[in-house]
Amino acid sequence: MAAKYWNEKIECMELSEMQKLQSERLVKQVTHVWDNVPYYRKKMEEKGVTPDDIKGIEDLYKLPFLSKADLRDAYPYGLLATPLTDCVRIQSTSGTTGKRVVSFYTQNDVDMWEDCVARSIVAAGGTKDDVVQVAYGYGLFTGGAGLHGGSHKVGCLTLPMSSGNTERQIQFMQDLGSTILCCTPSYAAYIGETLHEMGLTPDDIKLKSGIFGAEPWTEEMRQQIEASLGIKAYDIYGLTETSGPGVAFECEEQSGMHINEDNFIAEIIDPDTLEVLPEGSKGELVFTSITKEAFPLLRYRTRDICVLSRKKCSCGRTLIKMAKPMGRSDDMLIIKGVNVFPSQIETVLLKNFKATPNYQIIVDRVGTTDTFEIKVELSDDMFSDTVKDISTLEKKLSAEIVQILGIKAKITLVEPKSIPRSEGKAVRVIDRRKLV
Ligand code: DLL
Repeated sequence: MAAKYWNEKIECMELSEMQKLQSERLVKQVTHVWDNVPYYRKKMEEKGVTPDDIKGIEDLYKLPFLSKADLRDAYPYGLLATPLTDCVRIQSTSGTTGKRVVSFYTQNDVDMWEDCVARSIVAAGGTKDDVVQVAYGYGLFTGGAGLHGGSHKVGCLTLPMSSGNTERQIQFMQDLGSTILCCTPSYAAYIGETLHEMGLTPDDIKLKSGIFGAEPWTEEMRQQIEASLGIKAYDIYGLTETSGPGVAFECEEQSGMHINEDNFIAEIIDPDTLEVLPEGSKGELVFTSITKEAFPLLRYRTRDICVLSRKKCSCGRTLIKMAKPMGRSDDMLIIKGVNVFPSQIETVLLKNFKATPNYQIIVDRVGTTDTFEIKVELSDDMFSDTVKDISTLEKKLSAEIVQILGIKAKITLVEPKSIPRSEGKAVRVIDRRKLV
């Protein structure tokens, strides 16, 4: 039988032992940044903290937070903690607004990153006998490089497809017998849709699992992808700032992602008061990278909203789990004064109406009033020739949205295939208010 873990010692480590390891690494890391990054030293000095105050993870709360604004201020080299000549790689976010986040890696950082991704591949049933089709974008984005490196580490046959050219993806899948697909969940849904349009079924391909992340996706979307491709779909989480995919990964229980705690300490804070919240509370996820050499971040505010849990996992891993992020505090829409997360809308559409994950949320402002429209693409299950049926469906959807969100949305049902498909991260929200 294939090994269940990539690194059993770490993945199943006793909590007390893990905390000891984290404490040792944290102390070392704080000294590393204090000695090598003037930007950090200044921030620590402003808070009245020195490395002597940090004796272990119990002192983590004393350290200042770091935010995306700091990354922008220090762009590009201000947070670099090793000489540039010791770095072997740069990756970056796709950032459409403002400056990109640029992250640096030494060879040890790349090894650590790939090791984290290898854990995810093994947790998704991967072994050296697998053929891994990497359909995340390659280039500066960490998706392609991260899954590619992890796949090599496990010894899988790696297909560096990058995203796009969907029919060719399926052709290769058939010809080369890909067993694991790695891409964004929205692209996986699109590949599933295209497979069926090509007159094929999951029986025509050999895929057994998929490793999907880089954007929020609901349980309902997971079920749709699993059915359309005939696979088990696993979540993977990460961000450029902390290396890329593999900060956390899902196991066979498929109920949240294990955080690679030997490299990243997670905290949940209240984004308004910045108070650290107890396990089980919903709040903003904060990471401290305790092993990164070139670009170590202490208490980095991710803006992702989620919940942590130490509940025993049936897979045997003891690593703390994070729930699927339900959105970002900075992506949360406030429409007519009500907080709206796109994932709430996705759940209604997919679960109760058997819609496809092809929808768009359009927010605008007329005078001082917000307008809120949801464009939903009709699926085969919803399709009807009669105008009456369509208008009944629109009314039902509208009622359900009011019930869940407390505000009314204009529902517009649109023809199949009329909403653009995504090969990377899907753009589901069009907020025109930001433009005025
Ligand atoms: O998206 C890294 C990645 C690549 C993760 C491939 C997983 C797979 P960034 O482009 O810097 O890095 O975006 C990071 O994406 O703060 C979250 O808001 C979101 N995100 C990443 N993974 C997930 C996930 C990559 N599994 C930002 N679920 C993060 C929900 C996710 N959101």
